[in-house]
Amino acid sequence: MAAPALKPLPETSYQPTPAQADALARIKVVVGARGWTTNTEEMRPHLIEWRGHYQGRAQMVVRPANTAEVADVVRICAEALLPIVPQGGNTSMCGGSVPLEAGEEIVLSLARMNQVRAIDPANHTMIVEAGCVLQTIQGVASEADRYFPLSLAAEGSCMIGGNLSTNAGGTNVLRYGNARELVLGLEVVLPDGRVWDGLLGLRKDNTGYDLKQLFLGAEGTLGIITAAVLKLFPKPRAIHAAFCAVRDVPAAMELLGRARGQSGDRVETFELISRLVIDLILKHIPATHDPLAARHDHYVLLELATAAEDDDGLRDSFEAILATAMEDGLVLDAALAQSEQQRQAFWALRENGSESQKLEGASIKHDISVPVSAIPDFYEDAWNAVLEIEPKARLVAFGHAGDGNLHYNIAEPVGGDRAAFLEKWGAISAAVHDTVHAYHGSISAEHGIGQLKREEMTRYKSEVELDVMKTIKAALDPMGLMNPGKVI
Ligand code: FAD
Ligand code: 2HG
Ligand code: ZN
Repeated sequence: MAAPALKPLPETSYQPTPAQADALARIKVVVGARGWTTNTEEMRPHLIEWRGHYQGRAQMVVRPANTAEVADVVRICAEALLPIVPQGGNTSMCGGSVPLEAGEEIVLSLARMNQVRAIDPANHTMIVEAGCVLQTIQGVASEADRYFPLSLAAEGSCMIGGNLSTNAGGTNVLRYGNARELVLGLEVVLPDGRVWDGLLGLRKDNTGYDLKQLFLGAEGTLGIITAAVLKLFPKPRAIHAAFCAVRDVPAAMELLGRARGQSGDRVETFELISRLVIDLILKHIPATHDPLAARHDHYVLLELATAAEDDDGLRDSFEAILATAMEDGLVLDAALAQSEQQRQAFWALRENGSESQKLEGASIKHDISVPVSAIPDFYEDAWNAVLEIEPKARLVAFGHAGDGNLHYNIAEPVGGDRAAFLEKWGAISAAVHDTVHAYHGSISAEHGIGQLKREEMTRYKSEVELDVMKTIKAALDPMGLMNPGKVI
């Protein structure tokens, strides 16, 4: 994922303290010549996020090669009160992975820590370093005839340390859970530089608090994940995919319930896609095609999978599910993939949602979840609330409806005034988020809080929740040096 060009930032008066200047010199010695840079061009991809919304400055980008180096760097930073932004693939959707504008922090990139330390097929586990790219991990698991199910459109760039630190979701959560549920153990460098080695491959361990849960989803605010024990699964032998036009959103959700029940709960993926998403992808992404003859308002990309060698009747079951759903008017048309190539063509109409939206212009993103049963009502209510604020807004809704998560994004009106649209950001987001809250949902289902939703979160979390979060932060990172300005 190419980093956008840097924009000019307001002047900063930040000067390193003498202790920080000394720390920077010591860090250079610890990590060696390959492990640091202050070169503007080399630092650029680390300072700006992929949409260009958040950009900061840093005193240095540090790239340690192993856990001992990370620990030394963090210890030096703790002594000199030098704040740290941990960074993986820098694909964050909420400004969590880039430094602030002031320029006081160092960026600590895990990219050089990219070794698969071990794989244990019999235990269905592998031990990976934080800088392993997600797609590489999937590939290594597959070579060992195992399956690592975490999957998302950024998988060619995002790194497992970032995935675990954001508790990433993606397209297989319905069946396998979030990133959090795919971890058995962690190795973490704490804010004072101590190393917690919790790399256990156990499915049962009730010896006190489950410490790994603190760091999963903490967005780098409590420590630096350097390695993890991941859970593996039997490899699916057959994956059947259908691209279905559905009557409406309630019909889509009715299809989900039926597909789960009638397939023996073998739904691997259930992604809802609104027509505007397809239009934007066909417009902006080369070599994409609409698999269905007519236009429809909503689609579902549905996949059923089995690890059984003989398909176990799954294809027949899938055809029967679709036939009944068509008879009952839930599904208006459907294409069942006849080859892996066709399946990938369906996925191109889903995974390019973010990219095509970026190319189309401004959009106000809402990564929300509600109970699966509330999706149809939420979908309609939130849209009515948005239209009251911007009658010409365009709804670019897509996402992992099977687990209750939608990317309920609002694109700028065609030919409208972009600045005027963006001025309504706060009002539009409040309208969507208030509707989410009314349905007992979450304003960040999978992307995290970062900088984007730090203030917004305080509107919806209770005082008790915020207080407990602050207490944990203060206990582990009393000087506030880990990813300051993010989350809390
Ligand atoms: P970064 O962006 O580098 O960092 C993310 C956060 O984790 C930051 O707060 C950072 O400080 C912290 N961090 C990174 N590494 C460490 C570490 N080793 N220790 C401690 N803290 C660390 N997300 C989903 O959940 N589901 C999706 O379907 C999805 N699709 C996406 C599609 C596209 C096209 C893009 C661009 C992004 C998508 N995302 C999605 C968001 C993003 O890919 C995920 O949040 C991903 O998990 C981030 O990984 P990363 O390595 O890029 O982390
Ligand atoms: C996805 O599911 C990502 O493709 C990105 O989470 C969502 O761009 C978005 O809003
Ligand atoms: Zn998503």
